[in-house]
Amino acid sequence: MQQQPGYSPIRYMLALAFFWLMAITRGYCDGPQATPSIFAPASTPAHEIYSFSFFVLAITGAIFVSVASLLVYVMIKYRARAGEEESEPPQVYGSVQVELAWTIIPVLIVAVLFLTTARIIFAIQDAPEPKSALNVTVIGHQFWWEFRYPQLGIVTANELHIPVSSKQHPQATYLRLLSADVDHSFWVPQLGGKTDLIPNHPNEMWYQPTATGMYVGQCAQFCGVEHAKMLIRVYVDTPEQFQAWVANQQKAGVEDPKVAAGRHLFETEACMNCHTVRGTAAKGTFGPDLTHLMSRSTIAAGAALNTPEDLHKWIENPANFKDGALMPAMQLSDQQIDDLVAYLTTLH
Ligand code: HEC
Ligand SMILES: [Cu+2]
Repeated sequence: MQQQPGYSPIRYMLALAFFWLMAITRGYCDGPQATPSIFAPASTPAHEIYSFSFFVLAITGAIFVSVASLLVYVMIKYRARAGEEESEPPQVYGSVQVELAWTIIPVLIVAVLFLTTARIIFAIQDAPEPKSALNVTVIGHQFWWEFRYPQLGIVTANELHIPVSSKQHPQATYLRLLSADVDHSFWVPQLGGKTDLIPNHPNEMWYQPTATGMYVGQCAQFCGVEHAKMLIRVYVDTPEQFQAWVANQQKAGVEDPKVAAGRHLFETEACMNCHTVRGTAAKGTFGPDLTHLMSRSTIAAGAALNTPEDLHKWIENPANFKDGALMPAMQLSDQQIDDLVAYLTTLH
């Protein structure tokens, strides 16, 4: 293999370590609402995963410090000194004590790490689902998320609302993870671990959030060109906020005569083949449900803001925000798009 000029494995590893540190600390520095952070857990499985990772870091850190300091000590103490005659140091073979020590100690360490890992995994996986649990079916699509609440008759996209849990009112949310196409991975680091959504193989995960707020996450599996623009927002609501959100989602789409032109376009320009607006003729399921589009703050799985300007640019050509989005640019006139946006912005 030809080496690049200036290539050095040490420099390469330092760069890797640097990017890794940047990646894991970014969310921490920006505060809990900016980028996903593994250092600010706000939900039951995330708390366990967080303390467990510190336990592993402590053990592996102790190993690193003792090996590295022994190495430095030996390098300095036994270095070749000026004027010293070059000779082989005494060779020691077959010390039973030393060999037993460096076999048994690592085996014990690995056993401890293995058993604690298994205990945490099973505690999270086998937690019995309480009767009061809220069920949400999460369906991964290229490149957006569908959220269905079977107990509540709600279908929405990209922004998940769940109630907070408290000592007085413990409340867990159980997610059933499915995929409409390829392998995706659901990851909101502050709420829990990372679980894949595999076609024809339902997976499960659960959250019991302890603090209200908005938590960001993203698809953690390369599922196609726009995988990086497949973001998740989870709103952990107070029970009152959650009830209000549910009540609004359960309503059908609104009827506003002022936007009849936009609605007519929506129902004749193929939009209805891919999108649902409950209470209208639009019953498509290939794209996100738009019945309560305005209750979301972003569109296209976090790739754009839910503003009239961004909606206009999106409908004009989804590639304005997301090159590989599976929604076509429909060659509509500015007037047609304005009418469509006027209609969409009434869907509260
Ligand atoms: C071939 C199917 C298809 C057609 C036709 C289509 N869309 Fe879409 N639409 C999608 C898909 C898929 C997405 C999700 C894209 C993504 O986020 O990657 C989407 C996303 C959207 C979004 C953002 C929703 C959200 O919450 O993220 C809006 C708004 C939208 N479409 C409006 C329209 C309008 C208006 C039309 C008609 C002019 C239309 N779409 C036609 C498939 C389609
Ligand atoms: Cu994905």
